[in-house]
Amino acid sequence: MSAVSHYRSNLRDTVFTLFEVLGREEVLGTGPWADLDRETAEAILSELDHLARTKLAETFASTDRHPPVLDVEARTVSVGEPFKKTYRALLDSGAWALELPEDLGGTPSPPSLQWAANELLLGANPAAYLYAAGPKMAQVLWREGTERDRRLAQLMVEREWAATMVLTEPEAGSDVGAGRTRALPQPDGSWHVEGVKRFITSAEHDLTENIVHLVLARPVGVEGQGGPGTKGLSLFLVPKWRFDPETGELGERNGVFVTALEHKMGIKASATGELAFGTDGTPAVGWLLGDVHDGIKQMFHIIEYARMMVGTKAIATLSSGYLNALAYAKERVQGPDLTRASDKTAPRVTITHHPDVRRSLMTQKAGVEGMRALVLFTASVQDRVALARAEGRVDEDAVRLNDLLLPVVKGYGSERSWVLLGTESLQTFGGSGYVEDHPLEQYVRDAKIDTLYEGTTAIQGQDLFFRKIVRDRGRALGDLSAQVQGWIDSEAGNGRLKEERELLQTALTDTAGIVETMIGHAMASQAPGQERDVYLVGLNTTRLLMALGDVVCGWLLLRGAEVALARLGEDQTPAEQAFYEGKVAAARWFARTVLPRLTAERIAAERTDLSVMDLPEAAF
Ligand code: ST9
Ligand code: FAD
Repeated sequence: MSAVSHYRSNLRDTVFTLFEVLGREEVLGTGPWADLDRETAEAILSELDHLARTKLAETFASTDRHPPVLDVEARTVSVGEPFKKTYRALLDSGAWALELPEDLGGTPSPPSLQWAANELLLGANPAAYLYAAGPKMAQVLWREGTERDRRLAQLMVEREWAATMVLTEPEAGSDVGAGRTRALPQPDGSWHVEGVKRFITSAEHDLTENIVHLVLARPVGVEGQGGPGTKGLSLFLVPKWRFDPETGELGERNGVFVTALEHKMGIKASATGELAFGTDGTPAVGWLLGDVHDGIKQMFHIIEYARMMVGTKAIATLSSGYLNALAYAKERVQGPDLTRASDKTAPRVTITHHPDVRRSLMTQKAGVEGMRALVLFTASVQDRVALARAEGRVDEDAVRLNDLLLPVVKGYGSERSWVLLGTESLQTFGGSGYVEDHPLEQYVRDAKIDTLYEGTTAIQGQDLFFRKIVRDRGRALGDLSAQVQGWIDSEAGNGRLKEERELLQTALTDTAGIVETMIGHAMASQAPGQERDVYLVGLNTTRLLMALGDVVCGWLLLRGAEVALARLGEDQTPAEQAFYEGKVAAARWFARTVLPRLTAERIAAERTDLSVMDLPEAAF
């Protein structure tokens, strides 16, 4: 890698989406964000953008080449001095405080601003972001905990302790409820946790003086608790070091140790470890969060945040991948213009002149800008949730809509980003994309994890259909569809987006058709003897996830185009003129090249039968 920052951000598009499309000024200066205006919000983003492109980006490649090292004897992990500086810079930026309530040392801000900021941090150095989860996770203790847990939350913030989320075991990945790690009650009210967890992010490192593990385990010997499945799991707080609850001063080493580090395809700077609890004679002492057995529900507060984070991470990486590809394409000279292909003396042109490269660049641009809008739109729904909470209300509609959108951000965001990074962004570099001189090969390796952890794409698709559509009785989906339909029916674009509105209408109708087909199979499967019809649903959940993502991105891109067209009618600087032209072009491109594919998806959904389920395994 050259000395130039690997990370290329697109703050202009973020500001456009936040303020010109999603009107986030509306929430600034109100309720819990009374002290925050647009100017301050933009200044925060600008400062974090600078940090991201400089200090955070600095160790992105070097730590990939020199990842954290496990000392097997000492059972410690060292991340290396350069990475420690990156981590320090991230914590010192105070970005984490944007997400915390004031009484826990935060400077509250709307989720839309938080996720705009998070895109920058996650794009520049995702591993650093993951290590810095401690203060954020402290929030769950603050919200759900007893006085004891709340004191721990304060210590986690004051002393900058790290934290982990500990669910996965060798036999319990997607199926968290298969976990066998146990927790035994102790006379003093504490618990001893026993078992082995694997694939734990930030399991062990030397960045902080302590690590608080948030562990799902099954209580034993307590009447009515610890049954099978996820509902029998409770959430325990297990610190690496015991501590004085008043001062936070460290005491004895607790019985939780790293026993292995994974050798991974990507995101190597992030230590992923196996954790053994209470297996070497030292008990792993923990406390039950909130002194209630409600583990999976409590853990889902973290999972929901982390799913949003993983989708944003993938999209952030694609954004930088695209901008790197664009810069390369503007410089790389290769071949003649296609109109002079047979003239061997024709001048050679930069590859941006080739139609196929333009196709690729516009596919990347439209994809990433659509998905940035998806993240920020979802975050704007979270603004509503947070505002209501601050007023002591629950905005049910916003909660449902956010729930519906989360698997789309995570599942669709990570799948589309990874595919575009590999097939388009890296491809733009030719062979140079495959070597370490450019960040693309690392981006492709690093972003693959996003389709896997925090629930694979299959899990996101099932969550979307069974929980967020069927169990919700289609309310949130109805609300979202009505918003899209409302835009289609409006005069948006003043006649200049007529064809695109029609394309969006067809895509919306096709996606509704997929849902209808799936609901039909789900209902049929309730009849005795027809249980296997549910397979017809399972064969289409990923298809629906991707289709809904396309519709939402298409709609949001077109809303952006509507705004851009209005701006183009006013006096603009050449740079702004080009920016707005690019917004209109990307939306049109997406509507014309991506949305029509949903008709084929609908046909495929309608033609699904049980043949693939009937096929003997030997025939695969
Ligand atoms: C991982 C980490 O992969 C990777 C990255 C590291 C990140 C590090 C830190 C990041 C920063 C974190 C900062 C935190 C900040 C937090 C701030 C917030 C204040 N929505 O359908 P059922 C619940 S970690 C909500 O019967 P099964 C619900 O309580 C490993 N809740 O499921 C429900 O009860 P009910 C990640 C949901 O068949 C109960 O679960 N691993 C949702 O028993 C049971 O539901 C995975 O993600 C939801 N969408 O179990 C596992 N869904 O129905 C993936 C369920 O009564 N597997 N609940 O409401 C799954 O998700 C499975 O579908 C399953 C199935 C485990 C849920
Ligand atoms: P499996 O569940 O075995 O899945 C294998 C395949 O089968 C997948 O394609 C999956 O989609 C599919 N599949 C499984 N079940 C179903 C089903 N019911 N329907 C349809 N398809 C299905 N976990 C933590 O607890 N904490 C962490 O910090 C953490 N960090 C991680 C970091 C890394 C780098 C990695 C690789 C993993 C991490 N994980 C962590 C674990 C991660 O969440 C799991 O790997 C993930 O949930 C998938 O579980 P699995 O690997 O066991 O795959």
